[in-house]
Amino acid sequence: MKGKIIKGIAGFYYVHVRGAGVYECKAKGIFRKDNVKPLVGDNVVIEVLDETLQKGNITGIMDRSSQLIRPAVANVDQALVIFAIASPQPNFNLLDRFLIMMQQQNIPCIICFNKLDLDGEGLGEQFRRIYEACGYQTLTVSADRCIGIEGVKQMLAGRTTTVAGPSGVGKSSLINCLQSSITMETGSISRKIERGKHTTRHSELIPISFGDDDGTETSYILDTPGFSSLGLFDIEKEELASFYPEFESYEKYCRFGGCAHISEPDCGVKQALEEGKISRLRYENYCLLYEELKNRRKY
Ligand SMILES: Nc1nc2c(ncn2[C@@H]2O[C@H](COP(=O)(O)OP(=O)(O)OP(=O)(O)O)[C@@H](O)[C@H]2O)c(=O)[nH]1
Ligand SMILES: [Mg+2]
Ligand SMILES: [Zn+2]
Repeated sequence: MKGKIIKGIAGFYYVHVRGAGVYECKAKGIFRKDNVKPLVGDNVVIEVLDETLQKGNITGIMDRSSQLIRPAVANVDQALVIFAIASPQPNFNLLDRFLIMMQQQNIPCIICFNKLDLDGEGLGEQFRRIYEACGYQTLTVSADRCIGIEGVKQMLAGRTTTVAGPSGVGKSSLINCLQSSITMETGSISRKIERGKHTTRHSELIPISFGDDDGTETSYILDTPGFSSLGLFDIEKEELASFYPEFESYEKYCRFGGCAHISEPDCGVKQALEEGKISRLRYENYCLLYEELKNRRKY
């Protein structure tokens, strides 16, 4: 039988077989020998050991179309990065780090700003515009009030998507909006430190059907634990600008080839910044990350 690993906890893999349910499986022998560890998202072949208890063995792993390191998951098509418009305040430096990390792994990102109901000043729209101008698809939603959910569904249909974002931004809440039968555990925000409480502790792939499809294609969404920092990625400072796609059309106006767009004179990117064509928020994060890469100790 063929299925998909939706969760892995303490040596057990939970394999979803369409039309038959979820089997609790172990992965025996062969994988240890080949040094392949099954990942959430893997399409696998299982041998059923006990049909009533739904227990089985994983006997084979199909080739992966993609493999992410963080979160550790196979075969995702895209990432839905979620940040709250407020509570907790968005950390755009962290967002940029995440976008860079995903671009390195060739995974397209959709950026979703949640908690639209807390947005009295139109900040969500402002954030959305900044990232749209960089070429990203963006959404503003409220998971609590189920606003904007249709747009999310459209982007998920027929695909496997990982959600990502800090703790407390509403990742699990948003997943709960997608289908009435899903109830992921959600947690409150600490009043004092304005941070989430890491309610989700394991990555879990959730099969969703959108009612109107004929059941031939299942969509999956991966709920993941929130992260609060992302370390340095494996890139050289000279490469950083290539992860800021909105710089590209202005780089030809830089006087120097290989301009870092930091302190060089006659820089096309800084000119565009002054003219308001490039977001200051993005540029400032670029400078911070550049500095960090420059000072990184080399081993
Ligand atoms: N006001 C408001 N609160 C929301 C919204 N969405 C989620 N919340 C609240 O935010 C808190 C955190 O939501 P979760 O869904 O647990 O957040 P999470 O991103 O899954 O957090 P972790 O699992 O810890 O990574 C809960 O108290 C939710 O009720 C929203 O659209 N508006
Ligand atoms: Mg959660
Ligand atoms: Zn420049």
